[in-house]
Amino acid sequence: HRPPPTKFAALRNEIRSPTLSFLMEAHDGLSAKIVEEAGFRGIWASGLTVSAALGLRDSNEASWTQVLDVLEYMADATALPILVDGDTGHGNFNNVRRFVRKLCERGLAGVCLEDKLFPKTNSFIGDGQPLADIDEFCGRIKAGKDSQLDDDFVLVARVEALISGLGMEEALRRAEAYHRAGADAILIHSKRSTADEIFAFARHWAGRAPLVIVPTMYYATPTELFREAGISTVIWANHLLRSAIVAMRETAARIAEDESLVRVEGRVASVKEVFRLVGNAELEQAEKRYLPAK
Ligand code: SPV
Ligand code: MG
Repeated sequence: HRPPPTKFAALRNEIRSPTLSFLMEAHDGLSAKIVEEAGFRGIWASGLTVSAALGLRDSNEASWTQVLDVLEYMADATALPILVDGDTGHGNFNNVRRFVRKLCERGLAGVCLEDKLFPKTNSFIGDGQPLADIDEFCGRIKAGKDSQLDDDFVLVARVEALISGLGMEEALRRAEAYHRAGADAILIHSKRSTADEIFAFARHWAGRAPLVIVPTMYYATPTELFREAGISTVIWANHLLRSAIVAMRETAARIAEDESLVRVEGRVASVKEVFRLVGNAELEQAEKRYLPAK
């Protein structure tokens, strides 16, 4: 009988296994539970959606400890491993060291760091954002790996060269440097509507380290093609928050218009369902055990 893998080992297995893995976005404890119930094996704690759920922009407006608090609720809410969108690492190598230690202490299984500058800007805004110096970013990667408190903690290095218009050669050069610096996987990002440059990168990369992708913009690409290209992990990066926005807006509009709940009641989760999701049944059992009998 083998003990269950730690969350760190579970994420490492997902990233390293030869079969295609999927990470589903969540942005708080409740959405993390919903990802788990849907049958996913890992979670992407998206910087964009954690920020947006706080009413903030994806520009490091929430302090990193405020984000850490959200991440702790998420880790507590689910048995699934969480890959944290660590943005740029919130500063230089020294900030990365403390950030990685705190993630490990709170049971976050991995972090993705992108080769940009603090404060970051979302990749889909503007064109040609300045990138970090390669050697400086490699220092962040090394510092992160040297600070992990569990051997299986996963550090994914994210290459923004294609997004920033610096071309395939620069993207490959950066990926190679980040791999040598100790990154466990490479996230190659693209904002094109087709996956051509992702597939070209994967061909050149030739499996030197696991590849992670985020097909938000090339969403129409059949998943089978990602499998054939040898991609390790697909991140569905923001779709729970985006679906929640549509649902919440529709419900708010209907109640505002009707001044009544009649048309809405059958279309929203029941109060009982809310109780179930957050585990009220367990509390009832605990009360029987710990409260004095009446
Ligand atoms: C996120 O989900 O915050 C990401 C992915 O970093 S993207 O928005 O595509 O940059
Ligand atoms: Mg992000």
